[in-house]
Amino acid sequence: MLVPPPVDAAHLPALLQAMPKAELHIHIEGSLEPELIFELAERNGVRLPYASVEALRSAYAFSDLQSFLDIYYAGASVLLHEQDFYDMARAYLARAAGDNVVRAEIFFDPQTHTARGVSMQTVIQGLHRACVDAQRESGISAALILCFLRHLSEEEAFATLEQALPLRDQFIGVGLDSSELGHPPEKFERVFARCRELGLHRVAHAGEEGPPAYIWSALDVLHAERIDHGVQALKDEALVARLASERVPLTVCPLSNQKLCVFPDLARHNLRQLLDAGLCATVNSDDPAYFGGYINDNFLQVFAATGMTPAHAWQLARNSFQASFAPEADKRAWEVRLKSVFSDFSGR
Ligand code: ES4
Ligand code: ZN
Repeated sequence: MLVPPPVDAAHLPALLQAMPKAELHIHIEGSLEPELIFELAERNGVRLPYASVEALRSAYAFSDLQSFLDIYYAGASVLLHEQDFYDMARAYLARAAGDNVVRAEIFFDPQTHTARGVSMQTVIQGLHRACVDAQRESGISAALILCFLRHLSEEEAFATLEQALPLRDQFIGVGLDSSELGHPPEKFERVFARCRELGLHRVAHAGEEGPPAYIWSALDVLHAERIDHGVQALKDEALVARLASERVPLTVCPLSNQKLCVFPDLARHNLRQLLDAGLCATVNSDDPAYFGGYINDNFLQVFAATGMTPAHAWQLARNSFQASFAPEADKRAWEVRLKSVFSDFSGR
């Protein structure tokens, strides 16, 4: 079905909240709320350079990606035990299920933790157990994507992959995140080639702050199946044509882009242009505890700021299922649910 059942624009906020959707760009360490950071710091005897939850939250004023990453890595320092990783992921998955997320593909940054002496097994087993329990209890489908930190070397990425391989059945793919400028995708050509041989899915942050050239090389050098962010693509007409013809998904994060000053304000975000150019764009939260909201906050605010319509909502939800690495039978079932929610709203 190409066009959705018509929905009155007055129902748009309720529709955005109610529609089933997949979240494909969420860093689990970026879901750590200040309250949980303080609770874990206390539980684990970790000293934080902030006096209170309020003092920490008031430090969340960012000028660019790096200014955020410095605080994000400090927040993750409270995670030490398997139960900490479990609690963090359960908290995120509960909120996601409340936003009618039916599928979550969750990034994690093992190098942030192994560098502090936490074992790979502690990280992955805690997160994986949370995914299994959440799926059993709420029905949400959840899977993990291991991200390499691009400000570190390819050699360190290889060592990380090596440590994770005994747990190969507990994650579905690899990604590339952290400081983009100065760390082009080419730096990780060999480790991504190895991951491809291993049958792992591949995604990469590209075109968040970096140039369209980084999106080209994520596709051509890393064989990335999705581009995380990718909002700089509109600067390059030939790239837009390529992304459209191959239906390469872009996992766009509006509130993240606003908070990290990628766009001067949400009204000038280019999500609508990406969709209208025929690209497979999706809406995601990136680091919801730091950027002012979870996935439904992202939908509500970017729709309000840019005047997108119920037809855009339909397209974004369908894109999220198509872009996911879930089994095709699950994707079909979610599309049926999507259609039924739109039909309900169409009758109001
Ligand atoms: C990130 Cl917004 C963003 N960009 C790149 N790497 C990241 N890791 C966590 N959030
Ligand atoms: Zn990200």
